Amino acid sequence: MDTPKEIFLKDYKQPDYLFETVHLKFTLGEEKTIVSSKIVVYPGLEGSSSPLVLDGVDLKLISLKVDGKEPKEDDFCVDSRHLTLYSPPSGKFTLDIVTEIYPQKNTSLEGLYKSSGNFCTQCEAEGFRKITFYQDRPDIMAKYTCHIEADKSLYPVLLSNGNLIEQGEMEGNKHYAIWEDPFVKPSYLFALVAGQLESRDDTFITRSGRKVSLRIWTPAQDLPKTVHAMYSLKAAMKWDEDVFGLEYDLDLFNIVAVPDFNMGAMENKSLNIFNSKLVLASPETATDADYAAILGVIGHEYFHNWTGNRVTCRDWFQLSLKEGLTVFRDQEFSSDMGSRTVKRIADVSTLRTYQFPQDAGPMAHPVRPHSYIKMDNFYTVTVYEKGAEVVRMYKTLLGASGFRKGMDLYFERHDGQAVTCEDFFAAMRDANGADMSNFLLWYSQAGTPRLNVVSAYDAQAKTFSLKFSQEVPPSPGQLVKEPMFIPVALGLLGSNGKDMPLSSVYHDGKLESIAINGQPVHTTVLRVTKKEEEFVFTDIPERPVPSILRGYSAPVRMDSDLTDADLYFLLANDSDEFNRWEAGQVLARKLMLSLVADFQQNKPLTLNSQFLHGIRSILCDLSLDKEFIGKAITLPTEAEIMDIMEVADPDAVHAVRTFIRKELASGLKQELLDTVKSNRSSEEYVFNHLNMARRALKNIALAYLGSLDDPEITELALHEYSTATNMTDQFAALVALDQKPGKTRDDILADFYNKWQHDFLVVNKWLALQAMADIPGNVENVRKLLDHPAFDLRNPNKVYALVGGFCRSPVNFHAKDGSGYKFLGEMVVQLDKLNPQVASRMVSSFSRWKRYDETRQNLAKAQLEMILAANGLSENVFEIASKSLS
Ligand code: 0A1
Ligand code: ZN
Repeated sequence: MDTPKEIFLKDYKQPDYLFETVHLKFTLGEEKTIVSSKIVVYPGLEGSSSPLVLDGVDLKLISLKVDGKEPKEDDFCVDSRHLTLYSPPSGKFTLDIVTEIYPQKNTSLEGLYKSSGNFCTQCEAEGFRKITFYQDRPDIMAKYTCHIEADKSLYPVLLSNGNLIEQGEMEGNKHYAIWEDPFVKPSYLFALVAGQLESRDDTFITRSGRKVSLRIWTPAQDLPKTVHAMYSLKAAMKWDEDVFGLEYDLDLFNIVAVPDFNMGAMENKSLNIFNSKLVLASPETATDADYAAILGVIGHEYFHNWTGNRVTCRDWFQLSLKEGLTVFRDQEFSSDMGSRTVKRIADVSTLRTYQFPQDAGPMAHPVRPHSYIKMDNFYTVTVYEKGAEVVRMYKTLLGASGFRKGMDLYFERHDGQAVTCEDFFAAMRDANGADMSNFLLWYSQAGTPRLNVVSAYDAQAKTFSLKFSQEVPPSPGQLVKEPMFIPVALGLLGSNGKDMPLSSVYHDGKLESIAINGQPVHTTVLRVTKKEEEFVFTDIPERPVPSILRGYSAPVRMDSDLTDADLYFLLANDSDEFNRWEAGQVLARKLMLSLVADFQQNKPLTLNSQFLHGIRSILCDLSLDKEFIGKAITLPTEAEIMDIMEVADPDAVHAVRTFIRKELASGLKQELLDTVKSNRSSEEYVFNHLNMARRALKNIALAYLGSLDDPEITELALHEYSTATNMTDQFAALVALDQKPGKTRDDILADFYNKWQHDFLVVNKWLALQAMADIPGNVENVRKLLDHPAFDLRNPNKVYALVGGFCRSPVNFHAKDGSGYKFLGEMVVQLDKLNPQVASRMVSSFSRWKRYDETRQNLAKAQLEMILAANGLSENVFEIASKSLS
């Protein structure tokens, strides 16, 4: 490997040359594909006499012409990454480039490749350079046409971006299609699909009355499973019009589902390409979680049409400009389609389980990274999920209508441009005349801020004070940090459990009004911007219980002086449902940490009865939303607890979580059984909030019961399994039975495979379930599954299910004998040869190795060193492995 080059945001330069139009022609063949491109080039703003450098990887140059003439040999050069024209003509000129590529051999699934016999592309972030020589960077925006020629029987369907302007027959059983995209776009949004596909067709009438044809393409046998995807697409189109006033801008919108795809999906202009698992669903084969994910991701990709495509990123450091914003939009969409509180809870759990650990480890980076070696490594939970939190904070600070004004101004200013996070900030600020002083630090400082809150009530003065102090922990390359702008949504509960009316607060030596239109409020948003800051509420008749950070108004770790009694009070009374859940989680985290300490000191574990009563009262509260109950009785994840420990102890955390689950299950057995029985349903599967919530609660209750060694429960779970009429219920029963090793488990797993072996998406669930099992020594079973006919190292979904699933089992991945680490080390080296992006995602499981005890540290470190020493290592894996070790 050449020494990998680190690329820095501070080195960004505007391009010297711009592209006006690009005409591409693909001759798709069985051995090779010929790509001809004609590009109209013109000088950039500055004008230039510098060389024109085009990116190109794994390409064979067949011919090159500049303004129709072949350049002399010493006028250009080609190396393994670039084609350089030393002195291009001044003014406008054309380039004609012909290259040869080999999609059949492309296992990286980047550029043009084959999936199940069909051609498809993936160009984000830098895959277009594997198709032809180009300035492969998002600030090069051009108009494209795409001419495709291929065998008619093998590839009856030929698709690209924009409108189909011509198609016809050719000699030798071939045919062609010409597509034209009327919008300028960066190369990463280019797409081509050719193959044997059929479509589900529908139409959407936009609010201005235009008719848009919608087509979802899959192999014929999968078409019946696209009903939900089509429903989701139409719902997303309507939602974007209603909430943001954004209409679709072409007459055709295509979605193609492919089984081999590195990520979830891709927002190519008018030709979204999806991992099949995020398109295909039927009640029999997909769970409620799958249905919800499809809704969210179809929405996400569709929303990119405005946030990403019409307005794109100037450079890849700005990725969160489109991703943070589009995740925020898909979160809001899913909230509006289901339960807002439950969606918020799920998103915050994801943030805590995956993003907080990243932000505290060697791969910590700001929402807008300062540097990268391989951009593919920065499609992270920080850029996506923390980025979405940053967008949410604008809305919290500016209100829904202020946020909408900011969005309108953003599109008014930047439609058709490639812009930066500052441009988004400026639109929000200017549309609202807002003072948002140090808000931009959210883009540049990594690390999760710690916010500490101390409260005091003065009965005489009738004032209630909250003192905030904040600290942002150091992260790689950033040792000293400045205080952040933290919006803290807050309410104060009186002893009657109701929100107190709030009208004014002392802050910075002034009495500030917080009333709105002269009316007191029940929730106010405090703007915490300094290292230490006090807010004093006046006219507070009794000591309140503060409900702080309502709706999780900022992505921080909060510590407060709330007592357990305060937390139980909030759990029972808070008008902010998110904070009701949060109070329960804080109690559970405290409990788990104290039991972990007991476990480590070999003390017997006991569960305090107040916690059990708290859970019982939530479980039996008929007034609550069932999906909310499910969330509220679910303990924090093991990853979340390990993340808040000094030294992460996977065995102790697993033992404690298992212990509490079992205690709750035996203490609440009757209530849980009643919950299962009263929430069964015989009606047909419908994906709506009420039905989903009922299934969720029933299945969480069943999972609790499954932790008991109790033949009655085994009978119950077997009954649920055999009578289930949909995958949600069937799989939940399988999960309940999966907890206890033995013949019943083996039989039921075999039965499930026999039933579903023809359906690769269901088989992946079966692989993942076994991979994640906490049965001691499970690594051997996982190794065996590598040879199972259902497994294939070339298919990312299967790797994520089996290898990724295994890394999520704390006890087996972190096994003290190092067997889990050794397995992952071997897999990474093998995978890297086929698909560096997938290998790099897998190697990330090692990155927090310093959080564990010394024995584990040494074992994990040895694997990282072994990986780094491997021959021909990709830049992707190199970046993660080397940063993890540093
Ligand atoms: N932009 C897509 C996801 C995506 C990102 C990177 C990829 O390759 C490195 C592929 C797809 C989205 O946000 O949906
Ligand atoms: Zn996206």
